[in-house]
Amino acid sequence: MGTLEKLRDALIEGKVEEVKHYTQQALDENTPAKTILDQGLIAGMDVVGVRFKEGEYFLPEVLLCAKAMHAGLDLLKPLLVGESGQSAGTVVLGTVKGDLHDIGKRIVKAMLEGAGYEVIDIGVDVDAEKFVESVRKHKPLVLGMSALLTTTMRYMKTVIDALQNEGIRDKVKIIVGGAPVNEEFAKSVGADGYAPNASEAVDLVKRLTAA
Ligand code: B12
Repeated sequence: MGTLEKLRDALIEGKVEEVKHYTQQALDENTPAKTILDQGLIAGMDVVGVRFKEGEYFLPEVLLCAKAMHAGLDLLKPLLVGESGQSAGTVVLGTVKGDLHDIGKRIVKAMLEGAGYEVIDIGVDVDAEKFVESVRKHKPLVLGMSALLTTTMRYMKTVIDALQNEGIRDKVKIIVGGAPVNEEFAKSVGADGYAPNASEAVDLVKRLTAA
């Protein structure tokens, strides 16, 4: 079994130390960080998602896997983050109110930083007021919202309406993402764009911020 498969399996088992070990081993074998992320960590999390859905895993197992995922991601982050000098601009990212999922958002953050953007992560369970406040404060080129629950994704519309009411909707490009979100939904809430994964999120931000 190759290192990436061992990494994936360790993640599925929620073995934090093993995930760190195999992530480092893959790096030592000169595997690109992006490949380790996609074929090791995310591949493992996909299986965790299926097991959770099918009732084979419960919250404690998923939390442990999430912890292992973060441990691996921490080792990869410095490599995903490039050494670009000047900032390409500011992006604010947050997970909407009622939603605590942040693994995907952290990956989007790491990849955007890798592309030279300054990313301000305003956390999880973020209400409309806080989104409005951070747009005022940081004046980002792009605001990204993440949601992993069908019950919380609607809140993206609440945030966009709040920005509209405050008269600052047009000051920022808004992008949305997370497993239940799609292009059609993004349009329906009045967002400027949607991306299904972190690499495409980078392309999307580049496209939206191109002068
Ligand atoms: C890990 C996990 C958890 C962890 C979260 C830990 C953490 N720190 O994030 C914990 C255990 C806390 C958790 C809790 C719950 N969860 Co949960 N969870 C998951 C799981 C297994 C994986 C999510 C994940 O991290 N995926 C890996 C990342 C890399 O993928 P991603 O998040 O989709 O992100 C990528 C893209 O979507 C995109 N992206 C993400 N954000 C953004 C933002 C922008 C702007 C852009 C452009 C792109 C983008 O780029 C990312 C990278 O490529 C999913 C299953 C699944 N298949 O998604 C369930 C899942 C999301 N959870 C679910 C549920 C039901 C819950 C709970 C309600 C369970 C409960 N009974 O309490 C709670 C809710 C807690 C809350 N209030 O939020 C359901 C949701 C069902 C639904 N239709 O709404 C899912 C789908 C599982 C299932 N099939 O039943 N969960």
